[in-house]
Amino acid sequence: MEIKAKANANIALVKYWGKRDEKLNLPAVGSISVTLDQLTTITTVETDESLTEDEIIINGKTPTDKEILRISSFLGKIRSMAHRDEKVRVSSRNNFPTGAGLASSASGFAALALAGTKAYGLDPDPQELSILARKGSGSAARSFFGGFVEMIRGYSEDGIDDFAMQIADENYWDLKALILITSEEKKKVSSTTGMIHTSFTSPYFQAWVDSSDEDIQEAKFAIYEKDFEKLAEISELSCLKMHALALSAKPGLIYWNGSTIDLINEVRRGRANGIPMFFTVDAGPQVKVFTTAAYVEKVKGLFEGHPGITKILTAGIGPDAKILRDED
Ligand code: 2P0
Repeated sequence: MEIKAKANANIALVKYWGKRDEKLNLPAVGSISVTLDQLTTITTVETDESLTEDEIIINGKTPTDKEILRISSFLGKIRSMAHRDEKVRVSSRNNFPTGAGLASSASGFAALALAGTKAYGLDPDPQELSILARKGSGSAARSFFGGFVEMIRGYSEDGIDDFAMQIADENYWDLKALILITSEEKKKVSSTTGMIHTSFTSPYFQAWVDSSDEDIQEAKFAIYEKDFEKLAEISELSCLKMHALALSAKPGLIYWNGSTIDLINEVRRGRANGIPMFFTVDAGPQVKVFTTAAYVEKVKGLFEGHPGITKILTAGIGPDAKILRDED
């Protein structure tokens, strides 16, 4: 049976960085994200008894051996849940450019978990799907849900309490994200490698873990109150703290370039001048700017033509991941 699923990318406002268990991929800290519309992965999964290996195509190409291994091992988890052993044909396509600083692993593993479980005849609930996707990629656990999402840092040994849940849906607060692309070069240190390296070598890692619950609570409160200024403060704090942590690893990890810093300064200048806007930066040099729907054109105007920006993507808040039927 062929099943098609669609999941959206997400951006964390309170960041995930570090694992409490590498093998089970359990995050060391909780996180809060917003799901983005416009930026999607569509994945088709078809079981086929005649296949001896999984056939995987991403964006029209065969991925690297390392990627195939990661995806096949994830499919193996679905097979063992379903007590089935036939292999699958997987075809996945992102509608956003790689190098956009948007982890395609988030929407990718969320779409694969949804289509894959259905293709093997399973019907897991959203919490089970989130736990499954987390095993593929931590941020993927968040991409099942639309709107504002919390990833919970669990305490159990097996990760049964490490899953994401929705705080508010996509219609709750009309925020917009501008993704300012400063470089399309592939990053030298992946998030997975970078966060493991940081947790082993930064003297500040425990302080990061210890202070994360407070950041989560503040961000949730800001979302409940629709307090933009508060959300701006806590999001910038979490972002800068994550990068300070990465910088304090041995050797330090620098994900930014000169334009990243220029743009961060511009965002702070704009906010000081009364424009509702704040920045966040992930494990790369792109700057993501959040603003309200009323200000999105004005904010875009501030950055259009900026010499440090090669491209600007705009997104609103996106919906839950879903199975696509013929009529979609
Ligand atoms: C986040 N990032 O919260 C943080 C901020 C990047 C910087 O989640 O190892 O690709 O697959 O669980 O999900 C990217 O990390 O890492 C990420 P794995 P993932 O969005």
